[in-house]
Amino acid sequence: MESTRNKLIQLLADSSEKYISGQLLSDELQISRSAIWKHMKELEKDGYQIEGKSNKGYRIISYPDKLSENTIRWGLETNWIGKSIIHKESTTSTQHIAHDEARNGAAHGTIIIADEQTNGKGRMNRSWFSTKGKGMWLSIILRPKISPLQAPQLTLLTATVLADVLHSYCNVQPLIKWPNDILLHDKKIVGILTEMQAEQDIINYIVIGIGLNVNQSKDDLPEEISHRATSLLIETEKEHSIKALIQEILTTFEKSYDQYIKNGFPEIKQKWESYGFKIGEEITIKTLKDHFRAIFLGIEEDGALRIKRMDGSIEKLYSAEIDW
Ligand code: BT5
Repeated sequence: MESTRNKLIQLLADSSEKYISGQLLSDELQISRSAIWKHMKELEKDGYQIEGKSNKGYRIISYPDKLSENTIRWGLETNWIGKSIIHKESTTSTQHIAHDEARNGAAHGTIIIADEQTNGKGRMNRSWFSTKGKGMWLSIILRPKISPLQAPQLTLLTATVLADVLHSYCNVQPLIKWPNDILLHDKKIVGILTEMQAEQDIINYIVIGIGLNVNQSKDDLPEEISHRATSLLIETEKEHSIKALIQEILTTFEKSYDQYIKNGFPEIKQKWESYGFKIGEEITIKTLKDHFRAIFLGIEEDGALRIKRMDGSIEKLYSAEIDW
């Protein structure tokens, strides 16, 4: 039943604005025309708006806003990203699914999206709170032909994509906090987690996980993060369509990634610095073995953090956290 329903939605989605005849649907799905009609009524109950004309057939006029493989695919105009979509209502972490799928050969550009994560992951075993239906919990599988040493550049690229979408689509002023947080009014709204499976000089695959807080109210944010986390609802005082945001993010990601593969990192570096948080200011740097104040100068040509120590010496750091 469910798979007939999915095939039906796919056929309707493929014919886009055009009508598709009841006869054609019944031939393709090998069910009677009255069974097709019953399916249409069920789809309407799910929030699909369907037009049926006796001499023309059926077409979908609008999709429900809830997430599914079909609703994300509908209207997504990309060349390679999101051609394969896995949607889960609930999962431990979209990163877990992404690793399993990638190990089993999932294509470059496959995305995994969940309404809820029960064990969302941050970096270094930290957790990521993923309230059901209130945010975008997304993983993207990539198979880039770049050196594993360049992989951190993809985290920086992803941050610029999110900053661009938040800025142009949601009309807010994001800043990127090195290396992977996006802040609005000094509070975190996006976290990015890049994980890689590589051998010597070759990347097998990369999974980029993106958590974006969308429709959480202040009460939805757990107490331990409520003073330093925010959402689009809190910042803009209105709800946003998670589906539309996913589509916007995937489209922008694809463009930016293709340009990066063609032109290298300089354009990303420039954009990253235009959103960079505390560039030119004194910050606290925390590395595994050290903790000191320094001036944040920007990022290097390869994406590393460029800082000036208080004694005037300039340093390049590949892994550090910053604070203010
Ligand atoms: C990150 O780690 O910021 C990476 C988060 C990546 C989440 C995505 S969601 C889709 C995919 N599937 C996953 O399981 N993960 C990825 P990090 O820089 O280590 O920051 C983690 C810290 O952010 C936590 O220790 C909290 O302090 C804070 N935090 C947790 N949940 C948050 C939220 N929803 N909003 C803002 N801050 C949060």
